Amino acid sequence: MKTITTALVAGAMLSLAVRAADAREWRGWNIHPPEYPVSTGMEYFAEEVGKRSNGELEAKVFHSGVLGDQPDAIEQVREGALDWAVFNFGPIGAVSPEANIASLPFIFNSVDSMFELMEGPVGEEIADGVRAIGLEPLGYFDSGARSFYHRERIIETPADLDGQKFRVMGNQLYVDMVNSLGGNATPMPYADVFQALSTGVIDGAENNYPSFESSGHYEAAKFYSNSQHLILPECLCMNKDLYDSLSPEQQALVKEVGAEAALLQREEWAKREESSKAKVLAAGVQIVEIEDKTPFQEMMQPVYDKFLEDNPQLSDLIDRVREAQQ
Ligand code: BDP
Repeated sequence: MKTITTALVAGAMLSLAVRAADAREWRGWNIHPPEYPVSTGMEYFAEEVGKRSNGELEAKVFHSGVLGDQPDAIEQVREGALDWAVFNFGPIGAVSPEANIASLPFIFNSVDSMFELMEGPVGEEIADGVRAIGLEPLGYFDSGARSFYHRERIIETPADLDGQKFRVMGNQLYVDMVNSLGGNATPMPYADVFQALSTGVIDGAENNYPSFESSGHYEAAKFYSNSQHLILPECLCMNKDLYDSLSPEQQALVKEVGAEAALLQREEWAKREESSKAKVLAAGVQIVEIEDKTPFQEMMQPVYDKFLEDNPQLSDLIDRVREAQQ
């Protein structure tokens, strides 16, 4: 009897050990703090994937950028040193020309048309460009629209940017964008922007309401001008080799949960945009609407021209994005 029990216990332990070895925990990178909408979406993904695979798959999120800056994290997920993440299309575009279409200033008319395009045939070609750099997209998150903010002045026309130092994410398109408007683009990691703004190393930056608020930038930059020059999605994605190594059922599961996480994130995003806006207004930030964005848009022609010169193969895709929104 004792031998049988011992054998059973040993067998059970062995199968647990096998399962644990199989279920190597996927390490997920996140730049945002735990309460942020991106974080809620990622937590949902991790939890549901674990639950619905009966523990065969296990995923964990590391919040608040503790695993490093975004461009490094992209490299690490590409190489498989990290397993999954939510990345902004700005830094993805810096290494994937197709993905960089989303970073052309004013390319999308609205968040709705951005999602419609990203989830249609055009988006499938963009997704192929993301796959080509070793990332498998599982869902697109909302990141609203990015607008300029400044320590001391309201931006109403491009002339207001003249000679002013604006922090941008690391992507040549943003350097060209700010410089074409007459400003002085300063690429810098997200984590360094608060101090640079507070000390006046830079005059301004650009971001959506939730990041403007959660990063504390609003404490140093009291003028937020709704230029909405970029409507950038974010990508819930995983290392492509890891995705390819999954069974068809597991692949279907991560895609299904990824799509659900994206829908949840978008609902959370809508609420957070409102609460962040209310919070910065209460803190004394002045929000300015830019009624006529045409002067800004017209100054983007050289940015488009240069992008097309460097990526002539993308001309047709860009045309299709534009035609779809006419
Ligand atoms: C936020 C994005 C985050 C970027 C950050 C930035 O969600 O991925 O790193 O902007 O400006 O809106 O660097």
